[in-house]
Amino acid sequence: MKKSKSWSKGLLAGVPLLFLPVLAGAEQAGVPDLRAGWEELWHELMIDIWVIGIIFAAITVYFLIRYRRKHHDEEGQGPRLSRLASFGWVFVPAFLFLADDIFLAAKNFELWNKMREVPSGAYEIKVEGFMWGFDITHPGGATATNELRVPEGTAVKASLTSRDVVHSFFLPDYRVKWDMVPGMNTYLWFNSGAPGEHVMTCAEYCGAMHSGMYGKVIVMPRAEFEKWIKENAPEQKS
Ligand SMILES: [Cu+2]
Repeated sequence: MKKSKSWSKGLLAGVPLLFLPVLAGAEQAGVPDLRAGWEELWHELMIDIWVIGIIFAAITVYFLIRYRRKHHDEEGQGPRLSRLASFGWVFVPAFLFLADDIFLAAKNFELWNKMREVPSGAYEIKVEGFMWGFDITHPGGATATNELRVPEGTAVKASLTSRDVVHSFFLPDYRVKWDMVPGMNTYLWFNSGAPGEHVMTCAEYCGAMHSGMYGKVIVMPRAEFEKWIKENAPEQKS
């Protein structure tokens, strides 16, 4: 409901001059950039896996050598632990290692919430997946296929849908990916950052030409972007 409202608003802004307030609204200071957060989390997860992996591997190797069978007919005689000691040996290490996982999971949820919360005033673009490409519609009606042009340093909300099968809208450099489902409206947002180009691709096998379903995010300096929007507004084209 909310979405169709904002889209009708976007369509009403067809007159090129009206783009300026739209863009001004999209330019916000302090739009969070979540890329660093995801990278940090990934880094910590890798450290976690390596440290725990090395500790467990070292203990295993030590036990293999220390308690190996020395004679052919040797039978093992492990120490008998009290019930308390048995519980201790199971739960204390489990909690120690789980504590770290819970900490990482909490950080993940914190970041996830930011990822799903679109900053107010984000520049909203409609992206429709199809076999095999992406159709893009800007507020005001400028369209493009496989080229997602956005102004620099702006929170961009991509409203996603599909007109045939399930696709997945993936912007690897921005660390965001979300499904495009026929008959459903989904979204993701990202901070466009500095001018440049980034890969835009489909991450869900969607048929024979799935591997050819890719395009570019083109981050443009603001003035250049506004010029492009004006030149590509439906009235200007006709
Ligand atoms: Cu696809």
